[in-house]
Amino acid sequence: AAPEQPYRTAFHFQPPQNWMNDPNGPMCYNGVYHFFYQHNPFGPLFNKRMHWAHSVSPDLINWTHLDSAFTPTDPFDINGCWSGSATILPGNKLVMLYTGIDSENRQVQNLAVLKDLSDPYLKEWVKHAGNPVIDLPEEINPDDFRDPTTTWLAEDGKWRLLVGSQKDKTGIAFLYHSDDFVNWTQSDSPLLTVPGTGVWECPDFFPVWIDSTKGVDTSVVNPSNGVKHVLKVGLQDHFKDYYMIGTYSPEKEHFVPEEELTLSTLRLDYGMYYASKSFYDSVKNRRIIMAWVHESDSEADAIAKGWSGLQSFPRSLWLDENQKQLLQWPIEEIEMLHENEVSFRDKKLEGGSLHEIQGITASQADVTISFKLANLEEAEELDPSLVDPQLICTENDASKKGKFGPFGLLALASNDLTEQTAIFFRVFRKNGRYVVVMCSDQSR
Ligand code: DQQ
Repeated sequence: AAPEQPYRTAFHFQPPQNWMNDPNGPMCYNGVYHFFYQHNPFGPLFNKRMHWAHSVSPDLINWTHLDSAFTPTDPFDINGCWSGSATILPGNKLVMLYTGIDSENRQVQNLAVLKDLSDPYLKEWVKHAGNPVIDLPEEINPDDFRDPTTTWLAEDGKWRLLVGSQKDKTGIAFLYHSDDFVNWTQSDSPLLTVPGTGVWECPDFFPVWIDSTKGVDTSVVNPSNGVKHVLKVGLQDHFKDYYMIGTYSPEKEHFVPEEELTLSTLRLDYGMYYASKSFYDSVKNRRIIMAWVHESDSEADAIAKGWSGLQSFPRSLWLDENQKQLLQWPIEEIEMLHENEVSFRDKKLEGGSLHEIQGITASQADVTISFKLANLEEAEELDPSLVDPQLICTENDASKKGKFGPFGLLALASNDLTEQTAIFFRVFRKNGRYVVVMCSDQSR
């Protein structure tokens, strides 16, 4: 990074300049990765008249930035082109569905198709003349109806999609079906509703194999194929992405989560991570997820930098063997960014000791670390009422000494250690088993 821009990232996707938020329509098409995102091309702060910026890459690491794919131009999106998703149809056709803020400031769902399927850059999109293809439902507030998912094909030959919403604080995933992407019918009941959760943003709905780390195309719905389904929703009121694992039955048009959504159920990430969207990568047969990383900078800092917002690095995503949670790992391509390796082994860590790692710039480091611990039987018992890992981390911040922890890294530390970001572990005992938490303490 240039000295005057010390916070430009090396591992995370960023636009050349200005504001970025949600990932939109990520896909792998004809072996090329396409990534669109919510962008304000006119400045480093959010503005409701969002555009869809567009970048392409052979490997999800090296990106070429193209012109905006969608800009607010028509009555059905004149006040903003908001988030949406891509679907690759059989026969390699491509459709994009996105939320438009219309001339009356109502959220509606719009269709766009590619102008020229032979253009490898997928540069020009044609907005459907009959937009919106899904109008605001009568009983819904005009600000609460957005973010269409990737569509999936059910056995009756109809395409399905979800749109996020709420009514009286009940979060809603509306379900629609269509033969032709132009005429959509709302199902008799939503796919799922959960009272008290507020508006659901950027829903994502996809199958995962129960016995494989490989990805599954979104249109594989039959449970006899050995899949479970994941419904991810962003809770706007909490600015967090939650997910549920469950069973989807297309005939009954419903999804039954194994655990009810509450504020302490499964989350995709406990850091700044929101509006995630996944896609099936047919080249490497994996599901990849990306999300908006909102910075905690002030507006003045964003203006001084001239940009704001990152994307999480792409992660592969699959169902854990226990079938109760998802597992994620940075895509293997990220390793091509490794250089200047510094390594050591067999360091004994005495309680309270520090080892400085020299030879790296700590603001841009990818760290692999393994610890060996002895006498674990002596670990403290975890308070059984603590089930939310975030609470376990905040109730025992990095300054609180325990038996096995905190141990880990102090990243971005100043010489006198008055400023530091601790990334640390603790080991507890719980019901005769060991529990390890990984925490990050940004309070200093
Ligand atoms: N951001 C978009 C919306 C979405 C929200 C607008 C989530 O479509 O609901 O930029 O961050």
